[in-house]
Amino acid sequence: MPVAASAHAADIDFVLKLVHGLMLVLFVGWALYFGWVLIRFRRRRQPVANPSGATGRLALGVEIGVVIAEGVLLVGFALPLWFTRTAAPPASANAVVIRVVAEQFAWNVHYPGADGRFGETAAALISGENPLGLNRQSADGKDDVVDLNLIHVPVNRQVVLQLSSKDVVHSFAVPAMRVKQDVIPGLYTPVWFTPIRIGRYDIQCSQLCGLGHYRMHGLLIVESEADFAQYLASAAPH
Ligand SMILES: [Cu+2]
Repeated sequence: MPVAASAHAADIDFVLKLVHGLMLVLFVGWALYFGWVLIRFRRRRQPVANPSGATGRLALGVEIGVVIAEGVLLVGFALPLWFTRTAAPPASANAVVIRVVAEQFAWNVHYPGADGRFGETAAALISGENPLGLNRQSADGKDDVVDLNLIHVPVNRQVVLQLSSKDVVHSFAVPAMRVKQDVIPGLYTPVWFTPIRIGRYDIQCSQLCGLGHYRMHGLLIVESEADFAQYLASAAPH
């Protein structure tokens, strides 16, 4: 497993371990049964097939046990976690909101700047120097911070990323944060997590999005609140 660097990572890992534990039990059980069947029903001992199959209580009991275990995993663990993770993003006033706009083959990062509001963007303004089409003349756009393939976030604060794409469907994945979310042109899709460990973590595109997909790579930089503020100040337009 990659390092567990977000607040909800332990919950995801716990369910993954339960699922893999059950799969291990099933794998070993089926392998032992398969070996036993090969010997018990060898041609010398049983030349004619028995079409009625297993009728014993043990076979039925094991089948029911597996169904119950899978039901408990699904209803007791997997679904609650799924609903928690896919509910509306918690509207914390303290959350850091950043837009991430994917393109073939890079991640454009857009911070709202000191005023906390994103400047307007327009497709007509998109150019080599302005990949987001940000309107620097607009009232909210003057102080916005734009970066490429590097996302700075403060540790121990909720991060809400609004994901969008300029061209095709990409997928924003940070294994250390246990987040993965498809990125759709024309939509802002939120993904959220609370980083709990300072460090640099891989951002991957996990949808095959074109010839350069393999190099669509970025870094999530989790740093102290002071370092984050310093980054925003140094990257702000002067
Ligand atoms: Cu991509």
